[in-house]
Amino acid sequence: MNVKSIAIYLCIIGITASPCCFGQENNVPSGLKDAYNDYFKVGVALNTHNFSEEEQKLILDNFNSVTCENAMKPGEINPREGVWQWEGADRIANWCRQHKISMRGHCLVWHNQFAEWMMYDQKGELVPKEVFYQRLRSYIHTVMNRYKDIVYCWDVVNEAITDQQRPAWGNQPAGTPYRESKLYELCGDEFIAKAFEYAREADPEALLFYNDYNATDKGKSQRIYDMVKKMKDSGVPIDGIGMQGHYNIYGPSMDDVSAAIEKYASLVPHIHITELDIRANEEMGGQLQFSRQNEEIKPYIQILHAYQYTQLFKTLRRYKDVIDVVTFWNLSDRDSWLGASNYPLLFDRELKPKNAYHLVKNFEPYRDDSLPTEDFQPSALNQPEQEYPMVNSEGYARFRIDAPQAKSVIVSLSPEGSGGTVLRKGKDGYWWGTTDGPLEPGFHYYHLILDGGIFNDPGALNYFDSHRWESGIEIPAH
Ligand code: 9MR
Repeated sequence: MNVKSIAIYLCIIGITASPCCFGQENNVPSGLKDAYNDYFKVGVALNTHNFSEEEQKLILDNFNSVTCENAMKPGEINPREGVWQWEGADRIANWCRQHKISMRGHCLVWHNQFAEWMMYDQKGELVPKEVFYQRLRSYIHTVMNRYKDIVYCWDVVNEAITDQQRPAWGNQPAGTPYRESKLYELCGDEFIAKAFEYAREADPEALLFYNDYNATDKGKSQRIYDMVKKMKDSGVPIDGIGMQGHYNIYGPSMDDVSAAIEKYASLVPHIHITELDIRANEEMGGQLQFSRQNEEIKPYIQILHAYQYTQLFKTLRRYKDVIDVVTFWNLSDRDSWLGASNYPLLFDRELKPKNAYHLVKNFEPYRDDSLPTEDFQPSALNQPEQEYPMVNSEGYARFRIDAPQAKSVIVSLSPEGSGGTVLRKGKDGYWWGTTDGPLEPGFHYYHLILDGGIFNDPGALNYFDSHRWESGIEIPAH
């Protein structure tokens, strides 16, 4: 039990005179890393210009693992044969050494930002793969040796699986599950095995990861699983899978996140969320296809964003036995690779924590596994014959909305200051959702927010608030 759980427990059994108020900053001196002490490390990807006094404070308060966003990539360190540029990686590593924060190494082999020269001769022709392997081995040994005192794990191979595999058709076999990169052209999938072998030789203590994006996608997660299984079955030393986590406010679903974690956990003992951000558009993954340009972040987008973050962390907490670290990809929106207009992180472009930050940090552990009692009944204030909204004996409210064209539906009621309850579309086409906890007994006004537009709930009676007709719901006294 951490300090916060003990305090909540004391609070529940009535041993303290002060109110339960973990949303307050003066309660326990806790940043994210402290709040997650009993769960996993909380990491951040940094670049060399992230070390202003204000940023250093944010890092030290909130994070206990650091990844170099770019500085430890082969193309940065060893761009040409014989040319070594350690400056960026050393600066970040030395800062981490000084502050005793251990690092995730990112990355040794990737088709992008790679030391391309390793694959070519002076005429620009691909070298025999044996020559490439010699160079790769020497590179991996040199880099891992330099940082073995501070780096506890490495993304050895990054993004080697294809996003779309051509299915078998007629007598045509299915396409390759691998990304058709130059590396693959030169070596087939053997470069994956070789990279892991060299990394294990170079630092037997470091945990070795395969890292990829869209790792919750059903097809891609199967391809990742199959590749790692094949490698492990032939003795390749893979310790863990990195799920990058470049998500968005509409997805992935928490069912898909859980399914992927369980699938990978059946294969490897370590899962890291390596590059977390949640963008405000509908793109997903490690490639930047579209970036919002100076669009205003409307309040409903902020609610969806905070909701996706809180649901994700709730899900990740359930898998703390296998998840060692959750790393954010950049410190604040100011320097996110997605641009600040995508609103991706927990700190905004002014480095101020968003509401999502407080919600992720100030979770109440006892809520994580508490499910509402399934004795829901139609609310006493429904329109005649309407089943939904429903309320249960504990004060939870459940909503069902028919809005086939909507991209998002939010009910403006929530127990925890998150601004609302986000509904998710079920297989039956309805939008469904239950409040995250019990609401205060008594009458509540509320409305629906469909893609930013405000509507009343057709299932509930309407009541005149100070300025407009709102839907009403009665939460019965316990
Ligand atoms: O955040 C990185 C950005 O600054 C670089 O320009 C980009 C180059 O492709 O790489 C970004 O980081 C990537 C990471 O190393 C691997 N997964 C996808 C990340 C976002 O593209």
